[in-house]
Amino acid sequence: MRTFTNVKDLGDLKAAIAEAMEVKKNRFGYKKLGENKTALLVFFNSSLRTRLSTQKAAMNLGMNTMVLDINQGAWKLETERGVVMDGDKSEHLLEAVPVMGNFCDIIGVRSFARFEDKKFDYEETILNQFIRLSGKPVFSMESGTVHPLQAFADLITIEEYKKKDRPKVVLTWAPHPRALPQAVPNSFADFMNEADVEFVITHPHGYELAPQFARNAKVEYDQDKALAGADFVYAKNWAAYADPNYGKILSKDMSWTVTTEKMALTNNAYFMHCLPVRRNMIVTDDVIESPQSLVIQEAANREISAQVVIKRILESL
Ligand code: AN0
Ligand code: CP
Repeated sequence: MRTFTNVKDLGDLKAAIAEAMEVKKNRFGYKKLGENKTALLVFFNSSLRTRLSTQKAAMNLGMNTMVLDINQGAWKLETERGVVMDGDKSEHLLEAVPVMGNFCDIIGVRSFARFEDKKFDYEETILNQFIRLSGKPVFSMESGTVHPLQAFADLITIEEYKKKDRPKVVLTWAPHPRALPQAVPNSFADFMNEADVEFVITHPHGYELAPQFARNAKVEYDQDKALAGADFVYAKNWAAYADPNYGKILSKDMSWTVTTEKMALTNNAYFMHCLPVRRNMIVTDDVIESPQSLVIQEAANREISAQVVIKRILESL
């Protein structure tokens, strides 16, 4: 594996899930693979889980890890070619990335959608510069349009907790005070569309995801109808994708918050969220604290998804 950005990079999904279960039972069984190898994790944005779980996964594999926070200690980077760099950016990505590539064997990149230019975000401009210029395998740790390590961890969690062969999984939009990227719902849809689940997406009108991620998933605009019979409820906020509202907040309708009453419509569903979550906006205290909430187990599986991905990259070096 040279890059990891979407479900297709994993190949046979059942085999990837089986590998995840094996890695989870035997985390330290592959320590030789990463000996004298270095993982560089580059963050343009904040992170708690990705930062810790990806480092932990690399360490489980015997690797050394280096974490670079752009904007905090490193020079601020220009990303557009042709700009007269007379502002606050001291260095260009075009030099910085090959330099970074010299000091490591694999690179993880976190760089959120900026919502300034849809084309810039959806062409994965920053991630692709790393792929093109670093000379090293690159994986997304949430980039412009995708968060595949999260979606893979989500799928592993669903596999662990499902009580039937083909559970109903509902991705529901929920309100949030700030405009958030589509990366998490995009990748969740990317994975669920390939998984053995009945997948339904529910959101207010105007929040349709990009067709390359939503694909043939059922979209139900009535949240109550979507939740009926659900085995897993996956909540997330995202800003609008469709033009002319790209990156905008169209609704803060609190009737979309996942409450005990909403969960009562389901088949005693498990509640999932990638975290960080704003309580009593996305989900109430009662639901996230209930025995049906899997948010902590889901976050723990980030170590496993990262370990499978890094292991496969190391095996291909
Ligand atoms: C980010 C997002 O929604 O993409 C990261 C989630 C993993 N969330 C926030 O910025 C709050
Ligand atoms: N879920 C997730 O990626 O969390 P962080 O933003 O804290 O890494």
